[in-house]
Amino acid sequence: MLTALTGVFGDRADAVSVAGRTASYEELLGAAGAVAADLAALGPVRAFAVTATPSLETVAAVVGGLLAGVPCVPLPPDAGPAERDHILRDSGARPIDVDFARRAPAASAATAVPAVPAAVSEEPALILYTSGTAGAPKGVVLSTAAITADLDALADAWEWSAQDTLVHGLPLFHVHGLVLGVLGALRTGSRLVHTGRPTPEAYAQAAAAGGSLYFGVPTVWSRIAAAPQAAAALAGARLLVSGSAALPTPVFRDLERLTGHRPVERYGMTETLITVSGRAGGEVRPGAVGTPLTGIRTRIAAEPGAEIGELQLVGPTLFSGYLGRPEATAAAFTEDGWFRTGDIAAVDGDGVHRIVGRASTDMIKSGGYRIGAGEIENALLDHPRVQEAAVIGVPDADLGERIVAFVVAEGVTGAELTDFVATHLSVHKRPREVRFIAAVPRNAMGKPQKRLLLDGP
Ligand code: MCA
Ligand code: AMP
Repeated sequence: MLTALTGVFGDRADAVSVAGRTASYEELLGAAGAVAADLAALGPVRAFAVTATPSLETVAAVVGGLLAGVPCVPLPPDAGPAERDHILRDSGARPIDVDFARRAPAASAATAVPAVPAAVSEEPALILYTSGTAGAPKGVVLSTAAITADLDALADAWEWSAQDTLVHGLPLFHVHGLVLGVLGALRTGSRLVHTGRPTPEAYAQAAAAGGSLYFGVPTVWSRIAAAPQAAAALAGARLLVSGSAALPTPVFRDLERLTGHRPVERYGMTETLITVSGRAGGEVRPGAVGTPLTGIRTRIAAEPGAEIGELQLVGPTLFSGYLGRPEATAAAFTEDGWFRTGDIAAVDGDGVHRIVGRASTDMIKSGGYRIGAGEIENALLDHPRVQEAAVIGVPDADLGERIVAFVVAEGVTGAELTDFVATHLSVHKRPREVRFIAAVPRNAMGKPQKRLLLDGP
């Protein structure tokens, strides 16, 4: 999978740059070799975990895991104890520390590290934790084969090559920043500039360093569109790509006006990787996510006579299952073996897909992060003052959706509850607003009627 590390594209001192620190492929391979040697010394382990800060250490850990054939569980660096404990317990992963200055225990990295795995393997490479509509996050098991298939299909769709310099500042514990943003660079041989944080200024600065291919979630793009000088710096780029949530049409138009580029949108999920995308050099339509990638087949499960319905798909990029949850894995597929995305889509006459909504209001996308309402509700209910909690996502100009918590509680402030969630789970899962109510509206079965919450006083 790590073609760039075999030397076929040559090497350079700044092949990989993360948050201002740079490394050559040889240095990365040396540090990753040390991680691989440590993992081998642990004996048989199910998986290992690394706190996935935006750093060369995280890159070395993930590459080291691939070299050693041990799946990596990247932990969100801001995960509070509840979330961290859940992930470690559920995955059985051994937490490790990485010292980027350490090298494999032999003089030359080339002889010290195991052969760079070229073969496509069904073995698990990554286990990424992601929220469902209810309960705690599940581990999504991704194989080398699935990741490789996806990266090759994307390289084809975006004409992504060793000539590119990839720029982004996305978190390294999700598909977007880690699989596309790190492994994609190491497969295609494009230089990587990870900006540490995805600010407009950092993206503009990377343009001066030769940035050609830019990744962002819609919140990142809308912040760039609101910073005309930074946006103008991207005029020399080859391709701007948006994903992880819907790119609002006004942001598309502003980017086109300020950068001269029509951003390509692509659609995916942790469980499926990226499956549908616009093409470099192809027609790009605002509000549309393009056509299925090589090897992917899609269908719309619509009611008779309707044109929109759940998007379902099959293909080589799909996950191997939810770790230790065969029932949940089975439930994610139809009887005839198609993956149910839970997203509502329509397909134009020429095969271009549009994502028009989600089947469940309990799945929130805020800043490109997928957040299950149930997980936040459970965290709130763990607070001794909270009797009832119902969480929804409401439209937000910056984040796409913002998390709003409706709670029945006394003797506690909204800010205290926000901090409670931010410290127990992750900062990005905190409600941006807490509204106190007398009771959560429920139907005769006792099921919360969340759609009624916004109609209240
Ligand atoms: C604020 N902060 C707090 C609190 N309030 N900390 C603790 N307790 C509080 N109550 C602080 C934080 O510590 C942080 O501080 C600062 O607020 C900013 O946090 P936040 O407001 O959450 O950040 P933001 O600026 O709103 O973030 C916007 C973002 C981010 C950068 C766009 O949402 C982001 O990185 N999104 C990317 C998500 C992503 O990659 N999704 C891909 C999923 P400090 O400044 O000190 O840190 S993969 C996927 O979806 C599929 C496969 C696909 O299609 O890609
Ligand atoms: P995650 O598993 O965090 O990757 O979240 C996957 C979800 O993100 C999908 O089910 C969609 O709801 C949403 N998503 C990703 N890309 C797009 C896009 N381009 N347009 C609309 N929604 C998207």
